[in-house]
Amino acid sequence: MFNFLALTILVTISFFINADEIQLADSHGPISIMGDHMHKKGEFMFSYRFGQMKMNNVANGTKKINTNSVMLSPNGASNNLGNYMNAPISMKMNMHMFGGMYAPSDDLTLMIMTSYQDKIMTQQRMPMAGGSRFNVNSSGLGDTRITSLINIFNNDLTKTIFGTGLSLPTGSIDQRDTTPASSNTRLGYSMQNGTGTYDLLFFLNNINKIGRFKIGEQLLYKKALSGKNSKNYQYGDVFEFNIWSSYRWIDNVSSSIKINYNYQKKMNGSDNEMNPRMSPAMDSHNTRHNKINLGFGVNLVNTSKIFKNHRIGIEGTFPIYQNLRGLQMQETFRFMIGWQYAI
Ligand SMILES: [Cu+2]
Repeated sequence: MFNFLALTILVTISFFINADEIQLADSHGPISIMGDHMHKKGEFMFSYRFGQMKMNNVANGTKKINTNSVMLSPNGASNNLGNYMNAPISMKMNMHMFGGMYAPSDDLTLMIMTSYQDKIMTQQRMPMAGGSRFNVNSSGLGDTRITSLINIFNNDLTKTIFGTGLSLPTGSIDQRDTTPASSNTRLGYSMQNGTGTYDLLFFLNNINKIGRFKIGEQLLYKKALSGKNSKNYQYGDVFEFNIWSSYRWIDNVSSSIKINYNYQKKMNGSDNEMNPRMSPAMDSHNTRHNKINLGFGVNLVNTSKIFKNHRIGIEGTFPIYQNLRGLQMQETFRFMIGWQYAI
């Protein structure tokens, strides 16, 4: 009798372990969400994501501002008297993100992530200077994040993770290019590759399973830890909230919808080499935003023998609300495609 009971328990346990090890498309959240899952003891995961972001139009608050009005707007350096010399027209960023995960135990997963980015910004000169357009480019390594994920609660229906991380300032804050003003100008804040500060990250991730549906929430807070960077400024705190839901159509295909809220406080200090009269992009007054985005994604996992358990995630994100302090460019579209593989 006792043996039978022990055997039943053993079979039940191994059934659940095996059930958990089956890779399903929705075992991971939307591709843009980091730290949504943990790994089993001894497991490694490698990932590569390609992301693109496009920005167009300058806005003040929620209102679009045309290019001439941008150049007639008072800049942050002039007590409402001077204007901007240039107006941003558009910006595009490509980002290659490389990630690694390793689980020393079932309750702890370590994560490292870095990126390589390239950016282009088009600006228009003021009418007095001819009104022509010019481009500036920057590229290089971004900041590097080291994160630990701790298992708070984990059963078949609910998984809760607490994450703490440190962002290392591996991204340059001295990206330069040729502008009409100088052959070697330090570019605006958004053209730089990193924050220049050690930043602390906290997040809480929760996922509930309801049949073929999953509902996930992630709360994230990021704060510059090391005071102002070497160029005398510090990015404002970031507060982000994601809520998403996915539906698994078949074992290897799921789709998701995500609402993302992103708030960033205004910048503290300013880069003393950036002349705020040149462009809204160089004016530290033009920082702080409230954004709500809507994302649609698809997750695929390969269950056949060749390339088994390789995953692909794709997500497109569209802004539905943007409230910007001062004059900032509006986001128009974000796209991300990623590959993940665990061994
Ligand atoms: Cu992973």
